[in-house]
Amino acid sequence: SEWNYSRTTTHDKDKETNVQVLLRCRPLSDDEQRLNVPKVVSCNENKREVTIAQNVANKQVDRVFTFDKVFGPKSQQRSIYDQAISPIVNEVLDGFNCTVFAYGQTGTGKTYTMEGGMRNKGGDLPAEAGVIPRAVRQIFNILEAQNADYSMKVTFVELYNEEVTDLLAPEDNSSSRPIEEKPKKPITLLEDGKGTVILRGLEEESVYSVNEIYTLLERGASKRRTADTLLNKRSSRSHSVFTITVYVKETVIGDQELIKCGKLNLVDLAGSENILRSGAREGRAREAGEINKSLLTLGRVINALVEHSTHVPYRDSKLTRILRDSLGGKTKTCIIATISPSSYCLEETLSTLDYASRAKNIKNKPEANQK
Ligand code: ADP
Ligand code: ZZD
Repeated sequence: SEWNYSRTTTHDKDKETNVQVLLRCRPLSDDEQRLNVPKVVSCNENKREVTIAQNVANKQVDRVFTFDKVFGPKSQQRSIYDQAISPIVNEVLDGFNCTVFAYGQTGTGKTYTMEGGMRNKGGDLPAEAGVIPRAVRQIFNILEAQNADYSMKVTFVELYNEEVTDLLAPEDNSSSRPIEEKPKKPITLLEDGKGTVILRGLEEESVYSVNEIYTLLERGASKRRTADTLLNKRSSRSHSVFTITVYVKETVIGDQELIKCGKLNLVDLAGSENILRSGAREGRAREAGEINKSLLTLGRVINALVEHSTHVPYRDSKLTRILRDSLGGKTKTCIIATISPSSYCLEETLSTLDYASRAKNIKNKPEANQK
C-alpha cells in the first residue's frame, strides 16, 4: 500500500497498568430454578464484591473477592458492553492493542458474554448480542461518524489440541468426508524479528460493512458447530480468538501520511474445568495433554508474571505464544471471569475466583502503535 507503516512512539512508555479483571455471575437457568438449586454467590456491584457462602464443618464461612467491576445475575449484555468494553474499543481506535479474555467453567456464560445469542434476525442488534458484534458495530459507527479513511481486517481462529483452525476459511463442499478428516491448510506460528507471532496461512478478511462481518461471523459460528457435532463438546475444550485490526489514515501536516493502527483480540477460552482434569486418562493421554497445554500454560504464565519469575513460559503453548503481548506486554488486557451461582459449582467457582484474583496483579505497559 502507499501508506506508511505505523511506528511506535516512546513518550507513553513505562506507564504500567494492571490487567483489568471483571466478574460476571450468570443467573440460574429455568431448569435450575425449577429444581430449586441453592445459590452460594451474591454480588454487590457497587462495592465490586462477590461473596461466596460456604459451609465448613457446619459453620458459615463467607469468602469475599473484589474485582475491578462486578456484574450480577441481572446484568444485561448492553450494560457490560457500555461499562467495560466500550472504553476498550475507544483505546483500539486511539492506536492501542487490546485483548479481552473470557475465563471460567463451561456453562457459566463465556460464549454468551463474548458472542451472545441471536433471536431476532436482521436489522438492529439483538439485546442478547455479546461483545464481538457490539464491538464491530461500535468501531464502524465511530469511524463512519468521523468520516475516517480506514480499513479493517478480521480473523477468527480456533485452537484445539494445539492446532489452529481458520474459522473463516471458505467452506469446502467438494468433499463429503467429515471436517476432521479433511486435509486442512495448516496454520503455523511464525515469529517476526520483534517477537510478535504471525499466523502463517491464515486468511485475513478485509471488511467494509457491519453486514459483511456478520456474514463472516455466521460462517465461523457454523464451522464451529460442525466441528462440535463431530467431536462432542469440542468447543468447551477449545479456545477461540476473534481479532479486529483497524487502520486509520491520519492526515499529517507536510507530505507525510501516517497510519494509526489498533488491534482488538476477543478470546473465548476453553472451560477452566479442563485444567483440573488435565491428568492424562485412558488411551488418549497425549491428546488430553495437548488439549490442555494452552490452558495450563496460560495459568503458568500468569503465575510467573505475578511472582516476577525470571522465566515466563510463553513459548510452551500456542495460545500463550499468540497472546504473549497481552500478558505482561504492551497490550491493554481485560479478563472477564464467569461463574455460576449454583452450589453445585462451588469448587469450580472458587477456583475461578482465585485465578481471577491472581490475574489482577499482572502489569502491562500499554503503548500506542502511533499517536
Ligand atoms: P460457556 O461458554 O461458558 O460454556 P455459555 O455461554 O454456553 O457458557 O452459557 C451456557 C448457557 O447459559 C447458555 O444457554 C447461555 O445462553 C446461558 N447464559 C449464560 N450466561 C447468561 C446470562 N448472563 N444471562 C442469561 N443466560 C445466560
Ligand atoms: N454464540 C452463537 C453465535 C454460537 O455459538 O453459535 S452468536 C457472534 C460472534 C461470533 C460469532 C457469531 C456470533 C452470533 C451469530 C449467531 C448466528 C449467526 C451469526 C452470528 C451473533 C449474535 C448476535 C449478533 C451478531 C452475531
